[in-house]
Amino acid sequence: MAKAYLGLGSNLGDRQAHLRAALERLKREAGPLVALSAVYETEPVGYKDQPWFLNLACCIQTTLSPSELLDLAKRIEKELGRARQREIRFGPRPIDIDILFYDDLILDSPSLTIPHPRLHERGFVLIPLNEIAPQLRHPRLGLTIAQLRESWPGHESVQRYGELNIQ
Ligand code: PH2
Ligand code: MG
Ligand code: MG
Repeated sequence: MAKAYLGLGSNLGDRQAHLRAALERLKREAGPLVALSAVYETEPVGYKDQPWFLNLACCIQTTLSPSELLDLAKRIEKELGRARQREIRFGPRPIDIDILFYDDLILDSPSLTIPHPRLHERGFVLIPLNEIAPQLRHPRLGLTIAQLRESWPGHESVQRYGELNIQ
């Protein structure tokens, strides 16, 4: 059993329904949800001209390998209406499921980098993640999520939005 930390985001359509549907599918097909953050409304990062996102972080306990989990994440994204071929990099999407950590694994493969290469610079990841795993240590950087959250410059807005009642 591994603990996988995931970051979810949506900025098209019924954002909250997309997050909820993705979590339900992850629970069913990857394994139990062991932690779930609140939902945050966040200013877009990387590509400004798009709607604001809802973001959350969660932890699942899974027997899937990292590449199986990636395949599942992509399949769920597709089922929820995501069409990667038509997308702008960092642009709008009904759902995005990113693998942030997989235990303390460090992985660099052409299709998957773990920990997620940009998580430490993103408030929309660090703030929800800090709620559920402040003491988790980034295996490449050697710093905890609480420390990374503390040194996040905070240029973009990340506001608590509400909670999803699933567990
Ligand atoms: N995802 C991106 C690019 N920019 N900005 C916010 N606020 N939230 C996201 O989830 C997000 C983003 C690429 O996946
Ligand atoms: Mg992403
Ligand atoms: Mg992604």
